[in-house]
Amino acid sequence: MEDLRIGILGHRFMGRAHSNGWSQTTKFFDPPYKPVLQVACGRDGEDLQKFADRWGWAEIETDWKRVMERDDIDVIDISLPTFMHAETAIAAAEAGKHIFCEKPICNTSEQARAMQAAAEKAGVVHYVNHNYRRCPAVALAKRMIDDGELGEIYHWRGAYQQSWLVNPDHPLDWKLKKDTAGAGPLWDLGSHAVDLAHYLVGDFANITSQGKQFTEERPLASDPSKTGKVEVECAALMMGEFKNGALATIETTRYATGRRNRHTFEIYGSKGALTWDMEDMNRLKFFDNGSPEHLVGFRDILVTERSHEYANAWWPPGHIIGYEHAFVHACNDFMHAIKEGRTLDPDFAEGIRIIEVLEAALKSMETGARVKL
Ligand code: SOE
Repeated sequence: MEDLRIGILGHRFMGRAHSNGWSQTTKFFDPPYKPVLQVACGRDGEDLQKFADRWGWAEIETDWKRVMERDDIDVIDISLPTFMHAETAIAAAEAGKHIFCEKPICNTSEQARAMQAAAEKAGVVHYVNHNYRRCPAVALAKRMIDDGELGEIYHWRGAYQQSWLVNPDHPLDWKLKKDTAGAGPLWDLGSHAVDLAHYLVGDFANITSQGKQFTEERPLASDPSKTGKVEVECAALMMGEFKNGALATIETTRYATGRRNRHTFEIYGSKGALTWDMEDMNRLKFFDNGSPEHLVGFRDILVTERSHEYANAWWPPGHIIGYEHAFVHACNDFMHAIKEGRTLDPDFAEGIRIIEVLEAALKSMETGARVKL
């Protein structure tokens, strides 16, 4: 099996999730390449070496530009804060390397278009890691909708609720500043929610949004005795209409006390309905409007059967999987995309469309007006 040599930029939460994703592919799937964890790049050499040793990266590098210059690296895995995505992705494309980019694609649609243009010009594979598409229950929802099991879609109700900012002592980190994060949960969590809305229902025709800041000042990470201004929203509500006429509501927040990583959707159609909750990720609830009266009710499908996409690679039915498995699915699918000479969904073109929806929501948040897409 031919080697595919990976260079990863970033070694925190997503660096760990991606390292695990690459490492597990050959144990549970049959990828067309053997992924080689060649070089891990980050600023902090000591932490970086510990990360490389733990996850099996052969080398470390503290200057990402040197990774781009190497002709023994085939893929650049961008596991960096959002504001660093565009520059590194464009450099990777110009160096002829395939790009596995963590979500959201970047902070502006202008940057996203430049990323896509560079990747298309270079003819490299590009992908934005909206990992939730590759949860087996979400893949099943996609199959059921495509098979017409819901009929005409009336409503999409999405939410991505976390609670890590309910703590007033959480420091002012990069996710709370506009120039580094783009926006608050609207970008970080809303990009996931809009991706699933695009994937399962379709494109938006218009969007209206309202934001809220619950906490205006936070302790500085560098000196907790000082405080700094929170520059982004703490929560954002969106509502809109899809081009196919369905209606959407989407809630994103880091103040849903008790909700740890609750990404959910509800889809209501003429023939049935589906609901999913990431905190119970192996289950998909299905209401079949064609059921005989004595069987009416939501069916609770445990998505672990052999016939369920991805699930059949892991364990026997009923032996559930977790958050990290969707990253293995994405890494495996990415290698097949390279072999077949195509991009992987969602690619940078889809990443642009997500950012355009979020920019429309941000504009609506500022003006109060409904924004057409
Ligand atoms: C936010 O806390 C976050 O880490 C997102 O950035 C990830 O995309 C999501 O998968 C988990 O939560």
